[in-house]
Amino acid sequence: MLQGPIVILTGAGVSQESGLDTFRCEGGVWSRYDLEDVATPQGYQRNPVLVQDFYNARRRQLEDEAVRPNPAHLALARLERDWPAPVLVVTQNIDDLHERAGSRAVLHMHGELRKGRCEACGRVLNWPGDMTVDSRCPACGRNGLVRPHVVWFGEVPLEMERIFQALDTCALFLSIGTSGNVYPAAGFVAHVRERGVAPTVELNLEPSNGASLFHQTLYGPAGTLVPRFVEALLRGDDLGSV
Ligand code: BJW
Repeated sequence: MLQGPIVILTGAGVSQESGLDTFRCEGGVWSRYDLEDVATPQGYQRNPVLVQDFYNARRRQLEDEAVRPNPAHLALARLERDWPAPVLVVTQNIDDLHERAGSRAVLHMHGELRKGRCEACGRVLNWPGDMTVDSRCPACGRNGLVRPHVVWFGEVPLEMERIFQALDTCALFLSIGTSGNVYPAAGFVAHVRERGVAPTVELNLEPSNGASLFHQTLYGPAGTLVPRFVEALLRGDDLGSV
C-alpha cells in the first residue's frame, strides 16, 4: 500500500472548471494576448500599462462570484487533511483557489495574482485591488515601482529549493491540468523518475507534452477525475486499479 509524502503539480487545467481560462487551449489566454507582450520583463518595460491592465483584469476576475474552488481543488484539500503524511501542492497557477478550497501547503512557483512586489525595496505585498504604473509601495514609500508578483518568461520561478527537496523525498508525484510546455515545471516528472522510487501519475484533459514519462495517465475533466482518484488513494486502493 502506498505510504509517504505526496507532491502534486497543478496547472491552469485544474482551475478551468472554476471559470478561469487556460493558456494554451482553444480560446485560451495566449490566443488573445501575445505572451511576449504580457509575460516577459521586456514586454513590461515596453508597455507597463498594458501589463498592469492585463493582471488587473485577471485579479478582478477572482472576485467574480462564479469563480470558486471546484471539486478538484476541494478533493486536494481533503487529501492534505486526511492523508497520514505531508501533501504539498506546487502550483503554476497564480489564482488562490487551492487556498480557498482549504489547502494549506501550497507553493506558488509562478507567483500570486493578489500580491505585488516593489522593485525598489524587494518587499512582497498583499495587493487585492488594482495596481497602476504609479502605485506607491506601502513599505518604502516609492512610487511607480510596484509590479505584479508573478514569474514571467526568463525569470526564475519561486521556491525552487523547497520544491526540489519535496520532489526528492516524495512517495507519489501527481501532475494535474498542465500541458507540460513550460519549464522547469515540465521537467519535474523526469526528475522524480530519475530517483526511480515514486510512482508518477498524470491527470489531465488530454495527453500533455510529457505524457509518455508518467507511469500512469488518466484523462478527463479534473473536477471529475481528481475526486475519484483522491477517494481511491484514501481507501488504499492499488494505483493501477484507479
Ligand atoms: C484540463 C481541463 C480540465 C484544460 N481538467 N485538465 C527551451 C527549452 C526549455 C526551456 C526553455 C527554453 N527556452 C526558454 C525556456 C525556459 C522557459 C520555458 O519553459 N519556455 C518554454 C515555453 C519553452 N521557462 C522560463 O522562462 C521559466 N523560468 C526559468 O526557466 O528560469 C530558469 C531557472 C529555472 C529553475 C531554476 C533556476 C533557473 C519561467 C516560466 C514562467 C511562466 N509564466 C507563465 C505566466 C505568468 C503567470 C500568469 O500570468 O498566470 O505561467 S506562462 C503560463 O504557462 C503560466 C502558467 O503557469 C504556465 C504553464 O501553463 P499550464 O498551467 O500548463 O497551462 P496550459 O494552458 O498550457 O495547459 C492547460 C492544460 O490543462 C492542458 O493540457 C489542457 O488539456 C488541460 N485542461 N481543461 C483537466 N477541465
